[in-house]
Formats: sequence, structure tokens, C-alpha cells
Amino acid sequence: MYDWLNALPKAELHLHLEGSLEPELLFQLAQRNGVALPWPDIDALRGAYDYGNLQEFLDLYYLGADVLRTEQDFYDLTWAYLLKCHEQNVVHTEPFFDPQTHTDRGVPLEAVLDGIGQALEDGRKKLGVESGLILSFLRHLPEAQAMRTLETALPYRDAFIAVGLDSSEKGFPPRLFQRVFDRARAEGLPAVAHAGEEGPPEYIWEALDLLKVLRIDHGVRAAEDPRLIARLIDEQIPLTVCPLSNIRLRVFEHMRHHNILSLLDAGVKVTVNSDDPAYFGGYVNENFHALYEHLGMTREQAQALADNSLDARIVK
Ligand code: ES4
Ligand code: ZN
Repeated sequence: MYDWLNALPKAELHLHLEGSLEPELLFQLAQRNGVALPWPDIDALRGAYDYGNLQEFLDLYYLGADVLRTEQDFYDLTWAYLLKCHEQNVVHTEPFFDPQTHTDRGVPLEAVLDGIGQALEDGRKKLGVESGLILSFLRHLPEAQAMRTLETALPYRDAFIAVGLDSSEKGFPPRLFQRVFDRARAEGLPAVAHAGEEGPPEYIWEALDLLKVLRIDHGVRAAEDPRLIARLIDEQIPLTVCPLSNIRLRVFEHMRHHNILSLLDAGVKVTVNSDDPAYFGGYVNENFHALYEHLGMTREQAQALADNSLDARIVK
């Protein structure tokens, strides 16, 4: 079963590039850039990968991202992730990056986009991994800063395929970013948004009705709202679900309580993704393995999940 799952061609639609920064590369980049780290060694950093909730994880994730300084760093980060895709039969990926995490530290947007973009191009040519980049706004920062980020990015419009919304969810509803997403849509940019990970089903409604997203990132809390579930099924709106992430961030107490297969069987277009694989203990295939081990996922279900991921691509 494991070999069969590994060999399934699949797409990854929910992956934060900054969250694919493995501790080894993190330490290597810190040394290359002369960045002092709060952990004495890789094991100490790994020991910190124990989170009570989304915010505790994000605090560590933003600290880690501080080692990313140059175009080469962003190339190396993206290339390492694409090698994983190649290894795992991820034939298509639509990764997120958080421009504000870097521009707020003085890293030029151009360095970020050029480094990621060159690696994605090499991934297509040398590995056969197709891709499209999603520019994601940090929702814990003011709307005006997201708008400025969008305006700064528009001259590089061809470097990304869509906009997204991530970071701390509770207390930062999608409605706060309606004007930014209106502006992006006016520029012809499709949208996705994190919603219903820690936040309530209402945030999923807002993402659909106000931000006009074509996919929901996470969305597992939709299960609390039967009307919303009916809509997701009716409109076949994809949910990019991240099982290992949800366990590490305590969205579900244990993998055996995860609702992804119930949603799938009910007719919701769910997909399997790794979110922040370096921080959550696995890439896409390890997420599939966990569904087999703890939820008894069948081959038919796995095939449906992989088919959904290819179907839910923005770039066809
Ligand atoms: C994230 Cl798991 C998750 N949720 C929201 N924002 C994020 N950024 C990186 N990982
Ligand atoms: Zn995410």
C-alpha cells in the first residue's frame, strides 16, 4: 500500500515555502548569512517543534524564516522542496510564499521572486514538476499593508498565479481583506484563503462570499455547519486539507478523529497537502500514509483524493 500511495501522481495545493525549510538548511543558511540563532544546534531546534496551537507554531516559523536573506537562499529553499516533489510523485505544486515576512526585514521582493521563480523554472525543465506560485497576505497585519504588498507585487504580475491569505486566523476574519481581494480580482488574479482551520465556519462563508476564493485552505471546521457543507458539495469547492498539520496544531486530538475521509465520502472535494512539512513531520506522501494507518483509507479513497488534487489546480 505504501509503495502504491507513493507512486500515485498527485498535486500539492497547500504548501508554504517558508514551512519547507528543513532544520539542516536553516542552520546552513544561518551560517552563510552570519545570522545568530536562538538554538545551539539542530537537535535543540527540532526539540522546539512542539506546539499547543497555530500561534505557537507561527512564532517559531517566523523566527526560522529570518535566515532567508538572498536570492540564492530562496532558490535553495524552493529547489529542496521541488526535489521532494519529484521523489514523491507530486507532479504539480502551487506553493505559497509570504512576501511581508521578508520585505518587512528589508529583503527586496525582487530577490524573493527571482530566487523562487528560477527554482520553479528549473523544476519544470529538469524535474518535470509543474507549478504556479501564490502570493499570500499575512492576516495578523493591517489591511493597508496587504494592499501595499499587492501594489509592490503588481509590476511582477507574471511571477505568480493567485493571491492567498494566511497566518493567525482567530480574530482576523476574511472580511478585513475584502478591498485587497477586490483589487487583486480587478487585476485578473484568482484567490484562495486559509479559513476554518482554527476559525469558525463563518470565516469560510466570508472567504467565499466576500473574497470570492476558488479554494479554501484547511476548511475542516466546515463540518460544524451543514448548510456550508451542502454548498461546498453543490459548488464542488476544493478544500486543501493538511492532516499532519492539523494534528500537530491540535485542530484534532488524534489522526483517528480527523474528518477528511468523512468529508470525502460525503462528496466534498477534499485534497491532501503538507502545509509546513519541515515543521509538521512529513511531506504529502507521509500525509497519505497517516490516513491509511489511522483512518483505514482505501485505494479508492486515495485515488479520489489524488484525482481531486489534480482537478483543483489553478494552472491547468
Ligand atoms: C500556516 Cl498551518 C498555517 N496556518 C496559517 N498560516 C500559516 N502560515 C504557514 N503555515
Ligand atoms: Zn497553511
